[in-house]
Amino acid sequence: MDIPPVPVPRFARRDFLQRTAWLAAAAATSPWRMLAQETATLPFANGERPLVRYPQKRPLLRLTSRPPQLETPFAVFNEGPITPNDAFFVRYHLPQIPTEIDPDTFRVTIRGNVRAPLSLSLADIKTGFEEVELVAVNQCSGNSRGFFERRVGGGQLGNGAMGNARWRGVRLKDVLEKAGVGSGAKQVTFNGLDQPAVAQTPDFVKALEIDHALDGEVMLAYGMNGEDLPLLNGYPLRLVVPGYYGTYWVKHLSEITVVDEVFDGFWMGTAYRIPNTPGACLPPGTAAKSTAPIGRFNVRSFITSPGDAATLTVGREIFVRGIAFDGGAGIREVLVSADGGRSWQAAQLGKDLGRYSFREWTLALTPTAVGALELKVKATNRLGESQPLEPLWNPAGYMRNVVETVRVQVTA
Ligand SMILES: Nc1nc2c(c(=O)[nH]1)N[C@H]1C(S)=C(S)[C@@H](COP(=O)(O)O)O[C@H]1N2
Ligand SMILES: [Mo]
Repeated sequence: MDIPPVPVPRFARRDFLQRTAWLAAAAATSPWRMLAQETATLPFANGERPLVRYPQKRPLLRLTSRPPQLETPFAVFNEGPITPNDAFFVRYHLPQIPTEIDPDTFRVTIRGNVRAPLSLSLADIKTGFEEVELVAVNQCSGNSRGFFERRVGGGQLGNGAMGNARWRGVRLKDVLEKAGVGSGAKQVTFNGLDQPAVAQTPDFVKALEIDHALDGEVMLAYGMNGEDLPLLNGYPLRLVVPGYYGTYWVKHLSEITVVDEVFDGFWMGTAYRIPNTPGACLPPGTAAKSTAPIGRFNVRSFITSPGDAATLTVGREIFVRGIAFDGGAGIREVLVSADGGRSWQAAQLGKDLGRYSFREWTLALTPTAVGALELKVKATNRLGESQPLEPLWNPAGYMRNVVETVRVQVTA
């Protein structure tokens, strides 16, 4: 697909081209020639990652360069419940990502089984529908995959393929209703401007059930934490599917199609499927007998401070703190153990930014003995769902949600 040139003010265009030329160069360069200032090491085998700076981003852990896959350094999650745009992770599947998008000529089309097909500009979207805002976590299905044992194929991610942002946009429902959904509609498919490098690779197209698409929560978002979406997070428009894994959050969204059948393109019919078993889990090393498309997040919680291998002082109070989230029921309770899981204490929950957001929590703790200390955190949502003490396994390394452990030393 050709993206038309950019008739925007000269300075803006030059600035944008400079940024994006850098990106195009970065995407074409071999990993060994990129200017990585530093490296970070994730705590599993082959976990060393260069920290690389991309346009509109601070240095992030680079997993691949073509397409760009960048992970957020975990320390960012200790800074607050909202993940800054320049620290937000980046995931693409296809090497041809847009490096130049003109906000004036950009269009998103709504076609298929609708009464009146639409072709909307960014201005049409922003002025034609009620604006809404929602704080929601975007998490990759494979977040934390690198911790799977036995190891599985796919991006070896630490815990940084997630982020929480305040999204601004319009309801997908309102846009679909303007087009007029026909009877017999079963699903809605979503395609973005990124493209495969070779014709054999299937384009990245995702689908939602029609009722889900019309639930009034799924958004077409153009704003993120009070700014335009960063280019690498889907500028100028992306789908936001609250509570659902990032795979559905299609970036650079350009085609919305209402279909009368279950869409079974590669990224729905083959990839991003989970075993049809409780907890989507299987005995390690086995294959699923039947699968379903991945859906909502399970419950997760993390200790963001103290960090692994930190040193505490006996008798000196600290605040253990972190975040918890789930697929949209909302977090009811966070329990912390300071004795490796034998006893648990309730943490205090922070401000409620909505049931799709990270929920901060804290717990005052005074270490009473010198030596090694194991801190654990376990959240429960309003449906009573919690986290397993032992990790669950599936062949694609999706949906990890084991109770996390941080190991610290207490000194005199
Ligand atoms: N156009 C497009 N949208 C996409 C993808 C993609 O490859 N192309 N990847 C999806 C996946 S798997 C994830 S996890 C999220 C990541 O969103 P982010 O890059 O803004 O963090 O984008 C989703 N949207
Ligand atoms: Mo993902």
